[in-house]
Amino acid sequence: KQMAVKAESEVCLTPSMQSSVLGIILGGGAGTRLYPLTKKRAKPAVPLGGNYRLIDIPVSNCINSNVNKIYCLTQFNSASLNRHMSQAYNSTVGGSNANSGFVEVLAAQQSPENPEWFQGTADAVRQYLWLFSESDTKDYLILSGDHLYRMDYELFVAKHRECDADITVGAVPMDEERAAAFGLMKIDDTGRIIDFAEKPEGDALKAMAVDTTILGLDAERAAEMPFIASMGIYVFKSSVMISLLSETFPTANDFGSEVIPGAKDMGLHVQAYLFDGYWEDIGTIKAFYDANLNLCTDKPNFSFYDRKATIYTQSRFLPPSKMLNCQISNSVIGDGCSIEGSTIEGSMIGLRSLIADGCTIQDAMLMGADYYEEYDECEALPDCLPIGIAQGCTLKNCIIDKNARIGENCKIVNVDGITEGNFEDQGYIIKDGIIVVCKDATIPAGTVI
Ligand code: ADQ
Ligand code: ADP
Repeated sequence: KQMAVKAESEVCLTPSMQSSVLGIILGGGAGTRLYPLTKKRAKPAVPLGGNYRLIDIPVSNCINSNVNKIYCLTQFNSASLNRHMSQAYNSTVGGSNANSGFVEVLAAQQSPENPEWFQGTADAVRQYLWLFSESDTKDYLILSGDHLYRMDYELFVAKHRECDADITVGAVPMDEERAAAFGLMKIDDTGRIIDFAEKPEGDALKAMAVDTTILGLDAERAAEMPFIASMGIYVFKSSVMISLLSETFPTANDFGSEVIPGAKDMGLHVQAYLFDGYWEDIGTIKAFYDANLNLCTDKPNFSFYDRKATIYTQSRFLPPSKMLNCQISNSVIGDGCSIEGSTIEGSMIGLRSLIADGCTIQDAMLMGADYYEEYDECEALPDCLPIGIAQGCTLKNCIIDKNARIGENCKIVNVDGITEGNFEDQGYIIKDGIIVVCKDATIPAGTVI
């Protein structure tokens, strides 16, 4: 059984995390913000950091925090997500003793009682409440599937139990520019939430500004970060979750806009837990692209090289990457790549990437491929374009999704400086000025974008 070494901050909880906490990961709703990366897969299966997928972050945080009973709620089931989850985790958390764990995907399903798909985060949890209550755990740890951070949830749960809170909300200091995208809170000097507003705007936003020196920030940082934002992750007493979702707010769709403020207003003890570390919501194309390229810098915000808290993923038994006559700087190269005579700078190159001679790749995220193609598979295609990047291409400020076929001498650089555009019929979309070539797309030789 693989278990990571715990950090020095180890806490001993009674009852233990393994027997008393159920991890529930909100794996994605309609998937519009990360579109087209979510066109052919569930959001948790979106590739990240060369070898990983989004879901590896919360699941690894759970394993490293001794949470080993984990469900991932998703709006639709994808083959790549199920394959990934079963290959990556069942041998890690499984076992035959009483505390043995599991990682399971639960997809929204239509039934006579529920003709609709999940309507929102709270509704998604409500639809599987019958299953969660069977686990008979004391607390539910609600997590998001699109955050990049490393957190010891054992400290989060310890705070929740120490305060005897009904709900504890993960919180971070936030600057004014980004504040409107989050749930914002005001707290008293014990950290109890006294006011909560979901994504307020204008005067309502201004009204949520607080003196964040109460969080221990120095005067300068407090001036830069005058808001306390919800990370959208929560610890609920399981009995409180069950009564809120089935009795008090039986029609509430969301935690952020309905359940959390509603619980506070009815006088429940809703506590804030300050998280002091790097945390980013990477649920938009821009944030996702920036976070991936940041991993390629000399001082990245997030490290995959922390031996105390491993980020797990699928073992694929891929060969090491081979680079022939290349110039590569500030880049990450995933497993099983083969790159010839190319210049790569500031880029994330995903697993099984094949890059032919004479390419220039700058500030790009390539997701690689799901498989190595057999020669005759490609021969059978009308234009016979193999998976990968053919000779002489220039790629800049773009994301190339898996299994894309990019022909010779293509220039994917956003020549016209387009900020938003849907060219899906030609195999790509532009969002925030970033070109995203869709999964399995073919971009013919000589294309200039
Ligand atoms: P948002 O991230 O905007 O705000 P939401 O869109 O509800 O909130 O998504 C939260 C998470 O749940 C995301 O990972 C999303 O993919 C997933 N999700 C959404 N609908 C789902 C569904 N039907 N089924 C399964 N998963 C679903 C929230 C809080 C804010 C907080 C931010 C922090 O509401 O208060 O500040 O998170 O990022
Ligand atoms: P990874 O995380 O390694 O990308 P996936 O599970 O998404 O894993 O996909 C890799 C799988 O794709 C391999 O297990 C392989 O069996 C499968 N595969 C092989 N050949 C093809 C093909 N022609 N088309 C689609 N998938 C294929």
